[in-house]
Amino acid sequence: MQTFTQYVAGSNIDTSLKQLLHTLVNTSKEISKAVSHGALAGVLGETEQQNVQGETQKKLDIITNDMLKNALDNDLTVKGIASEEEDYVVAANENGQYLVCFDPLDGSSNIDINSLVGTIFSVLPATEDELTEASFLQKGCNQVAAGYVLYGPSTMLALTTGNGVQMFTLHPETNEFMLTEAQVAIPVDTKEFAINMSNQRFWQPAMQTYINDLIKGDTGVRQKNFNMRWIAAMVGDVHRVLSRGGIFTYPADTKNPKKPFKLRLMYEANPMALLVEQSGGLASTGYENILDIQPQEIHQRVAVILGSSNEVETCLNYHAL
Ligand code: AFP
Repeated sequence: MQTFTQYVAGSNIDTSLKQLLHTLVNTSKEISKAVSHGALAGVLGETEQQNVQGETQKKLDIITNDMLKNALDNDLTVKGIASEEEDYVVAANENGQYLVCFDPLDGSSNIDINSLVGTIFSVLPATEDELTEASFLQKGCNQVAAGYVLYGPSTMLALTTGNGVQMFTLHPETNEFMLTEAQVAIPVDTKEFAINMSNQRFWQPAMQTYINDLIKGDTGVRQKNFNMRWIAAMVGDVHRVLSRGGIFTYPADTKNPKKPFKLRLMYEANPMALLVEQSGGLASTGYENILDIQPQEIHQRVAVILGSSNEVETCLNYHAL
């Protein structure tokens, strides 16, 4: 079985990107430790601070954000970072070649119930001399690497550098990520969907009709029964989709007219869309490929529909009506 170090050494990417991937992955090992200590380390619970999006930050949101921020700041390949937990983009090293967007601990509402959480990251080229928010506003198709680390029963890394998706499992004794699945392939068909059903009455008609048809199962037009799963951490739901197929969606809703979408483009939707597409799946807003969206701001939110290609296409057909 190949270690992550051996895999990266043998891959056809720039030395600077190799270095950056090691920084991200080594920090995720530290995060994995911090998360697993939980109540023993007094790291559970909320702080009194809110992030720029008005969400109350958990202690671990801040701890993991600081861990990644410090590690990336010390990596000379990194020019700047953007994080869910930072109001503005943060400058790192003037001559860095990369910009890193990340959600240090996705699914943080799961922390206190000891359920799945993860780190999501997206790496973009730094193309401008001066670092501004505009430097980051690149389409998802520009990403040179994307991945997540899932802190679950085992800690797993899913990574793409544009040549398929590889999955690694952290060996608890050696503390090495081991390649446990090469060239992940999402099944094209599925009988499993993931959506927060409590928002049903706030969705647009296309999504209401699509989900209603899934629920009708073999008594409706789909003529097969579907099952539903919802982990409330995108990283967990996308991991299931990469592992055994499925469709995951957080669609537009009218629950809060000021916030029609929930998931963040730059550090949730884009990296997950690249992983899904690199595994043979599709990722769309319902009307546009996620990776083709021209971002307008760093904390922008989007509707997300991703997963098994035939099922996503079926869902998109409802949006085309
Ligand atoms: P938190 O990190 O604030 O818990 O949000 C997680 C998330 O952005 C995404 O990972 C989930 O898919 C989604 O929110 C869950 O949202 P609901 O709580 O509305 O189900």
